[in-house]
Amino acid sequence: SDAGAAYQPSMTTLGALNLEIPGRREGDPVMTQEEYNIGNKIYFERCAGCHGVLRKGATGKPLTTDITRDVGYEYLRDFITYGSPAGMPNWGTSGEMSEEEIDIMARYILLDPASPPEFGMAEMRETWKVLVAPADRPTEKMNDIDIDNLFSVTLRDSGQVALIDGASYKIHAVIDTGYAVHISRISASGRYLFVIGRDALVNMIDLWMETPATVAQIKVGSEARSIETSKFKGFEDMYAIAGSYWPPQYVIMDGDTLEPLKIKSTRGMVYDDQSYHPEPRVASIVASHFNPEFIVNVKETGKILMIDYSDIKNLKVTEIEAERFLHDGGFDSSKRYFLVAANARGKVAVVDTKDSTLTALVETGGQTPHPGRGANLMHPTYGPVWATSHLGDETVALIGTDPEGHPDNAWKVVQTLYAQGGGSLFVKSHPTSEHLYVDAPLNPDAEISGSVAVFKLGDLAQEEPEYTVLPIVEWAEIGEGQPRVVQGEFNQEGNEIWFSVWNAKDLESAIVVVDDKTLELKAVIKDPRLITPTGKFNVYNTRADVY
Ligand code: DHE
Repeated sequence: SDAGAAYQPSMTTLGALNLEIPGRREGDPVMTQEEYNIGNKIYFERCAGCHGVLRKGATGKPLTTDITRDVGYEYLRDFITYGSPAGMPNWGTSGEMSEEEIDIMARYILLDPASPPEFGMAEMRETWKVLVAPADRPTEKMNDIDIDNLFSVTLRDSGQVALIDGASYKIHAVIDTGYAVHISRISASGRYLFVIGRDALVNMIDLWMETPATVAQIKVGSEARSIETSKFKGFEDMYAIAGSYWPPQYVIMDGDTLEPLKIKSTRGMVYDDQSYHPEPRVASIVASHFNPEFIVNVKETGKILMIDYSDIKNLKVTEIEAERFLHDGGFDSSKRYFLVAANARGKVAVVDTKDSTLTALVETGGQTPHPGRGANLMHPTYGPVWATSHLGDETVALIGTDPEGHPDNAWKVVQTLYAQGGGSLFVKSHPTSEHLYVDAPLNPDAEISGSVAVFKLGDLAQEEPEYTVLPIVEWAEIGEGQPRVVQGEFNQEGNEIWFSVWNAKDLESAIVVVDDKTLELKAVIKDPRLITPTGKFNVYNTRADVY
């Protein structure tokens, strides 16, 4: 689908590195260093997300020189210009690349790929800063913020997070973070907030300070998406872990200071055909509630790694064969099972975090499942289920998650709902809510991307339940642009759900608060500092995995 193609990972910072042209072989096209720099920048911004930094292929075909030299310059030039129905965008005819740029790209991929630098312990330590040492931090909470009902809101294009009060909607602080900042996670105690940017910069923010601020910082690579902290009893707040896209690795850090302790590469064999993959990116990471383990999802090799952090000197990793390409996921309502999308295969992999084994691979029936953390519902017919929407179509799959109480339904799609359309990224509910909310920010139709579909749980007993549409963008009363509605997040109590109205960087955006009981507009949060709000992370719901 178009929405799917637009949502491929884009490399954002590698293009800024001036890499040298690898050795030129006979017959290679001639490129100046300047042209090569342009090629690098375009490649890492537009192409690497699908074809890989090393061009070994992932969602896109491999572009190693044995292949590109075989098909030759003209074929490559035309392919880049016109695209293909299989998903390659038409960079030329869409006007996104000039003829000159396409000429450079066709020559660029005839040369061997440049390998961006590795990022090991020495590089990490060089970027590591403790701004306020643990001994100099407050010994008790110094503010009157209701931390458990605080929202950390991603301000994507300003590279910041806004900390917004869940009751008064007041912005307590706006804090500088990494480039194109991506997600926030909370330490088990609720004191520390961890934020990661796409440039792999991690900020650790102390919510006990009078005005919450960054107390430690580190860069863990050149490209990253995920961060998590240890949650198992006895290990609360002890460790943090960050996963990166480049280099393909994860690092375990000290939970008080972000001191890097252990780096592990994820390079290795693909789970099924056992061919070597040089660039298996780290996607979602969650912390087990049943064992001292991090659950690390490796995209290209299709492996789920259970990292035992009880002894990181003698690190034990259980490697679970799952499916590719692992992306995002969340726990079921018992928090024992973790469900993660294998988006290239239309499946959801289920891991039992108690036994560290694969429980099931569930075909969702839709195109490209994208759950976010998913949504847990009490279904009137099937008992506890977990929901995911899809990027490629309007379906929402409900998967049974109760092997003891409802064994016949466990790990099966028990019902398919039809929401507004494709381009959905996130579904949301809450244990106290009677509703399931489905966004569709990447739908090409502005009315659909500007609103949210809501299903009533009571209606799910019907075969094809209807939904209500909430016109979130209309409610936000924004004059200019075509904002999209993205990612619902509940407050701690579970009686309000917040949606981001995500507009262009130079236009007004907003957060719309909806009353979960009445489905009526409760508040619109607007502030000149709310630039491109996207993800929202309620402290309590995030640290306790309530969704
Ligand atoms: Fe995300 C979660 C990767 C684009 C908003 N995103 C995730 C996770 C991964 C990921 C691996 C799971 C993290 C975890 O749980 O540990 N995201 C990627 C990409 O590779 C991709 C497709 C493209 C890119 O170039 O980065 C991408 N993501 C986006 C966006 O464009 C979104 C919509 C807006 C934004 O802020 O950038 C976006 N991603 C989010 C959000 C979550 C997320 C809000 C967390 C959802 C949650 O409820 O936990």
